[in-house]
Amino acid sequence: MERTLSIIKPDGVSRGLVGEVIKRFEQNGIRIVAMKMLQMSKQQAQGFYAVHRDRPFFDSLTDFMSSGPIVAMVLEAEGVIGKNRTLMGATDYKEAAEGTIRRDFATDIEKNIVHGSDSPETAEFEINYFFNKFEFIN
Ligand code: IDP
Ligand code: MG
Repeated sequence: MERTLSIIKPDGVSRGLVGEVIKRFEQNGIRIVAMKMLQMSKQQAQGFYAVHRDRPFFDSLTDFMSSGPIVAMVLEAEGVIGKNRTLMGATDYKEAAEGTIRRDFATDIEKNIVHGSDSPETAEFEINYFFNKFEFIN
């Protein structure tokens, strides 16, 4: 069984899309094994997105990600890293496939509702960034 980190970003929470996103996971055979709501500091957002520190959008992205509450979840299913990326759609909502979360709800390449780990290595780093071993449902 594979695990991945999902985040409902500040735009998703403030626009009332938490239930909508979770419904899509539940309807696609994905189990939530840990979940919390929190607001990241700027520094926590910089640490989370450290791989992007040299990108031109890094400062704006970390401002946005620390601007309000997020919902962080650990998802579990077979092949869930890829499955979640498929449900999310492409980074740029204009290029995202029909019926994906980003195509249906995103308004901006940055404010694109959800985050999802993109590989087993990043999933491990990102899950451990938010959750400790006592916070999982068996
Ligand atoms: P991903 O979220 O689809 O994995 P990444 O390339 O890892 O996309 O970028 C991380 C986040 O940075 C994106 O979800 C988006 O919020 C933001 N982002 C990516 N590319 C751009 C850009 O060209 N301009 C502004 N923000 C961007
Ligand atoms: Mg990414």
